[in-house]
Amino acid sequence: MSDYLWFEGIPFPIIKYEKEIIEKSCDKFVFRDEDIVILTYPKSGTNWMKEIVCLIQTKGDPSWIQSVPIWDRSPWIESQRGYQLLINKEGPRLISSHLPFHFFPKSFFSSKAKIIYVIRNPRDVLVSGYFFWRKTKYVKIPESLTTYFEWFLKGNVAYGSWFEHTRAWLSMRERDNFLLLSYEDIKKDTKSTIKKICDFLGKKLEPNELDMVLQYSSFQAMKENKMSNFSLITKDAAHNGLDILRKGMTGDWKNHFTVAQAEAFDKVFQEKMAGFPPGLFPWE
Ligand code: PPS
Repeated sequence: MSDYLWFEGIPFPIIKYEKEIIEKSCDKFVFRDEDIVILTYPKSGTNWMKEIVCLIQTKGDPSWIQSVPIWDRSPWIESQRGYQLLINKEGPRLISSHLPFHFFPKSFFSSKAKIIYVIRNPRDVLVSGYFFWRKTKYVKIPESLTTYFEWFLKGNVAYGSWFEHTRAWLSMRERDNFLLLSYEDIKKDTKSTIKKICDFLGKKLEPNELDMVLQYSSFQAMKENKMSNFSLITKDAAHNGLDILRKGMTGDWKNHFTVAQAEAFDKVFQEKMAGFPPGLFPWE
């Protein structure tokens, strides 16, 4: 059974990650003012946001998203491949990261680079993660949802505790170069969210261009796009049937949690997220 790559108390996926690169990304990676970062806790809608931002950059033209794998369009700063691609790329970069706040490259904090931070109901994050990770060879595989539920509440899952990740990153939410979005709001009104992202990035799209962004970033379009649906993931990293675009809905946790689990989750959520205005978390 695969375990994790432990780095300073945080479990990282075992494939495609190295302690040295995580360390380097934290201490040595130099941000440029024009860089854009998509920052999330895993399973919060990272790939959806990548597709939207790529399409905004091409004004709705799908040729880029249909010809380059999603992980090369917006490489992971903390992975071996992503780090190399990013340091060798000239000009403005589109960067992805799941890094906890305290590991994030220090140079960001003295740059004008922008972060789009997407949060999602952690109950749905848990369910999405459970079904995704068990088809990969990156992490320790739980024998049941009950086991994974326990690990998740303790933070013994890839990238550590959702609660700590989210608490720390939300401390940035008043900054001008930080855009906070939720999976739930994007689902509810994707078009308005795309406009919000355009404003944040200083981009102007014509109505027909906006429609193309909407069309090509839809769940169905992404599921059919082999550059985005993870069908290109190699056999050393995943078992058959790895599906990044599983259901794409809000509230799926209600189909999986027992009443006791739902209550236990609420209790931990209230304890760990105390102090934040409830309106910040737009989910039931
Ligand atoms: S990862 O592995 O952490 O990068 O995964 P991430 O991309 O953050 O999250 C995967 C979930 O996002 C859903 N998704 C979408 N939902 C709606 N519309 C679109 N276009 C879309 N693209 C990805 C995906 O289905 C995963 O959620 P679940 O609940 O598992 O379906």
